[in-house]
Amino acid sequence: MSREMIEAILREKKLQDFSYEHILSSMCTYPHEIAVYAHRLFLESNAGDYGLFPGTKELEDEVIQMLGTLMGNENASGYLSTGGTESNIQAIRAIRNRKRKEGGGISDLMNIIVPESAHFSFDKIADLLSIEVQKASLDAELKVDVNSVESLINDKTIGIVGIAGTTEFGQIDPIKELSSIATGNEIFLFVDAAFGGFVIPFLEESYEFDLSVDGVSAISIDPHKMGMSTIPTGCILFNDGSYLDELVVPTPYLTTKEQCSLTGTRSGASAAATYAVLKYLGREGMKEVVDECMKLTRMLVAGAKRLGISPVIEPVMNVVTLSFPVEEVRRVKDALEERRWRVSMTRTPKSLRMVIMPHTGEETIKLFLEDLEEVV
Ligand code: 0PR
Repeated sequence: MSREMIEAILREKKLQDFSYEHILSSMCTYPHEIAVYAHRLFLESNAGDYGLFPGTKELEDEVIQMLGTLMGNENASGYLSTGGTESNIQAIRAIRNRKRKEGGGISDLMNIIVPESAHFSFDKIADLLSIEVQKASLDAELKVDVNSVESLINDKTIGIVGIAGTTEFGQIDPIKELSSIATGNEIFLFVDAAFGGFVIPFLEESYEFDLSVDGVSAISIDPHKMGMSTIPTGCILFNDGSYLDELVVPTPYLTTKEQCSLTGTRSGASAAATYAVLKYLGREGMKEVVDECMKLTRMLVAGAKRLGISPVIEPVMNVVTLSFPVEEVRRVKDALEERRWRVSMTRTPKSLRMVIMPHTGEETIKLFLEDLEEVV
């Protein structure tokens, strides 16, 4: 095919994709312009063989240090993954491998306890890692019920998971209380802050949720969500760097002796793009982004309340869930989709879900509320 034909096909396919302007269902957004610049510059860089790309490696090391600092431990160890799913897999794989090595009498099926609100990647983990994933129930505010977590612990439990920014409701689990349980039972505590990691540090209210909390062993934070970096970029961080050793395999013929990432070839552009956004925006710039998202979140909730629609919970972060009778929520979603909006639905309780990402502006919220009014 000629170049012109290929370009024409690509442009046509691109037009079929939605642009983020009408997307209120996604935890991704347009990457920051400086991330795009950095990504392009490092397009061919493979962080999986970083002896060939020592500059990329330095960028990644500095990103890990910056994200470690943001997550409460500037000396945290980790690497840039492909996203929240890989980070979750690797955190649980590290503790499973440690326990296997230690033996400790755990020969049967090991288990972890996750909140019912955990991302579906934990179902993949059960399958991939051959461990049992037990689900703890939630309280009335949709945080994990710590009593339920405690009641599920048995002698095969190797770790518990708390979510700092749940996918569906944007709720923050009581990490401090989970950390007491973890410490008391000498088990691993992993915090999934894939979404919340770039939000919670910049909220008005302060939460203890990160690596600075005693008993938290590891945390995940995704630059390709609220970090405005390019896809695919996640990050897994451990308080104790020796957990990375549990993930290592030898790589005899590469420029490096070993590798701890799940994927082999790995985008160096992710490191460059994340480095660029973090350095360019700094904490102040990141806070401005979160402030704006939270302002629009409040605006959407206030507008919905004026229409007589209540949120399932008062938003803790930039996720809005609106209550409708079960038989009504699907109709509302479909009617909004006819008006070109992309929104999503939560499972329990059923509600209409909107994520207010950096691509959303005041005008979008106004137009959305007008359509919502017509629909209801
Ligand atoms: N942990 C949490 C708390 C998450 O919310 C997500 C994804 C993950 C882990 C997994 O992350 P990766 O998808 O990076 O592996 N949350 C969103 C979701 O599943 C991801 C998403 C983003 C989905 C944009 C759709 C979309 O358009 O809803």
